Amino acid sequence: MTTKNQALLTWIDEMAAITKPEKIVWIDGSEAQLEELRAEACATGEIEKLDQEKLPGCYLHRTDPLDVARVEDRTFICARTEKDAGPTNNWMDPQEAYKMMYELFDGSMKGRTMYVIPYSMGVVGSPFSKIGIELTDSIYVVLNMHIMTRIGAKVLETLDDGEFVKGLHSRAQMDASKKYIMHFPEDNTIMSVNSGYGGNVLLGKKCFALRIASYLGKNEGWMAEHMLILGVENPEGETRYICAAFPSACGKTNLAMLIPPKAYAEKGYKVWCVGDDISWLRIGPDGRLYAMNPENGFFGVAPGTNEKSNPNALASTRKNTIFTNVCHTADNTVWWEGLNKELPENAIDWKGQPWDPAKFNKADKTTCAAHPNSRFTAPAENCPCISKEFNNPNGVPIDAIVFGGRRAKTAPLVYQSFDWNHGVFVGSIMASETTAAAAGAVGVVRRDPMAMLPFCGYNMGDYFAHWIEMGKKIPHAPKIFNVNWFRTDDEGNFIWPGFGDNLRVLEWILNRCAGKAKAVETAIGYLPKAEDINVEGLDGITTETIADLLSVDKDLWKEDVVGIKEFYSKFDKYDTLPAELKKELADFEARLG
Ligand code: OXD
Ligand code: MN
Repeated sequence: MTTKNQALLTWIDEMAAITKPEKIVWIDGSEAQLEELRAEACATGEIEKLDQEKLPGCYLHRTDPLDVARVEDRTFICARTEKDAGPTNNWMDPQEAYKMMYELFDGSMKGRTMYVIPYSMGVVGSPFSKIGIELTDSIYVVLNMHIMTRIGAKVLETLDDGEFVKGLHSRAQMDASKKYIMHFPEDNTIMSVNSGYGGNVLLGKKCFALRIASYLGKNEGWMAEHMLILGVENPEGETRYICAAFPSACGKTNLAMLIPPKAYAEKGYKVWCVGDDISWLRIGPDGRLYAMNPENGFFGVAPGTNEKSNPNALASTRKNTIFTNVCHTADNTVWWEGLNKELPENAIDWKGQPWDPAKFNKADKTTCAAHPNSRFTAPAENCPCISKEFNNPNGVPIDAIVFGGRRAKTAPLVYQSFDWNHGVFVGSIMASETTAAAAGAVGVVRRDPMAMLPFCGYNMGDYFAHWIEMGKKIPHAPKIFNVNWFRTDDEGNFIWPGFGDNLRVLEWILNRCAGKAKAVETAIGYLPKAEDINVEGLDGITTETIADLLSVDKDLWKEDVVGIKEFYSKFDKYDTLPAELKKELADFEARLG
């Protein structure tokens, strides 16, 4: 493999001079090369081959037990000024950061191979795709990047002498105290050291497709968002697309792969998945907003995934999948909490230790066989409901943008914003309450605007301003909604069944977009009439239940305003909160009375 891209060759030489690998291998994306790497990783124990009859092409990997999740406190936006990184990001001066990182990378690949991975975020050659090069000393990274992105010689051909995002990763000594995930948005550069965990090292995903891309989008007039993309096909065969943003652990992958409830399936409704995590949005020639999924696979959370909760995700993991930190069963397959009720005997837990099912206690995460954040890396093409537009280089036209979070009482099942700017306000006040599943206090409200808090590559106040600006530029903008699947009764039980039945709410949303459904105007936005949410075939849920799920308690919202103001005050430091959002907040308070 060769390239005439001099900038690329020079950069690789420079990085090799610092990291000092024993050799450099270019990843061409061929099955023969990948197979060789799998064999090498099996020989060193980096991955284990699973039962090839039950799980063809599947492998298991265990990370270091202290390296199991993204590390937000070690993730930095090294913009030139602290203001450009903004109050919600960690910031380090870029000169200081480069110096520190080059010291940490000094000789970090000694005795190892440096793999050069050319990858495309989006269909190779599409004008909307962007190219990255990741240099890494981990075969696990190569194999995951192969699933999550489009890699190899074909990418290099389209790169020609064009621009690319530089990504340097080394496991180095896997020293947790020296773990850093650094972004240099003005230099199109990412550096990650001393980690081997997915979100920190698969640099195409959160680092590039969200943090760097959000910055590129602001400058180039498009948007990179933490959103799933799905299509709802009605019985007439017409498909309408929705993008939705939820904080981590609110069921994005489940919604993206929703199975219509019986009453809908019988009528001919179908749901198609275009993406489960990231969406790049651009204005199309017809003035509508188009979304494309820059990824090529799913990096999903395994625990809780089962035949009922998400059969499409489970089916996606039955071949050519890499499992990370799940439980290894005696029959050389995998298991995780929530896969089924049969606790495996003689299994090995995610730390590589024998697992005793007798000691398993649901309430105590330390007794789990699979790590709560254990993952599957599965090719999108495996998904039974993958959209036929998945590889459309232009993406799909979006009718609705949906925000959501986990709120026990405050937010109703669904509401629509009055207009684009109000929709940006609704996204900016997005919040989720902590559950008993996570450590720390229960019911604490965490603000996570547009689900982008950990992923916005620049000042979040400027990011809000970019949203407002985009609204002015999109002639036929999507309508913006908010949903909450997580309202609870007085005993703390969820009222709404969720999962497939969420289609009932999406139906109202799409009917609103088509001008076919009525709404009631309230202080927070437009709400459905209870009878406009279809409850046909729903057990124990009546129109009265829906009315309850749609109730708006002004006192709770007034309390929420206190939290919103506290969050907004973070932006006082550099005065970047757009005037439009200050006005939305003032109008909202006035409506609450
Ligand atoms: C993810 C996340 O892994 O949002 O997708 O944390
Ligand atoms: Mn995500």
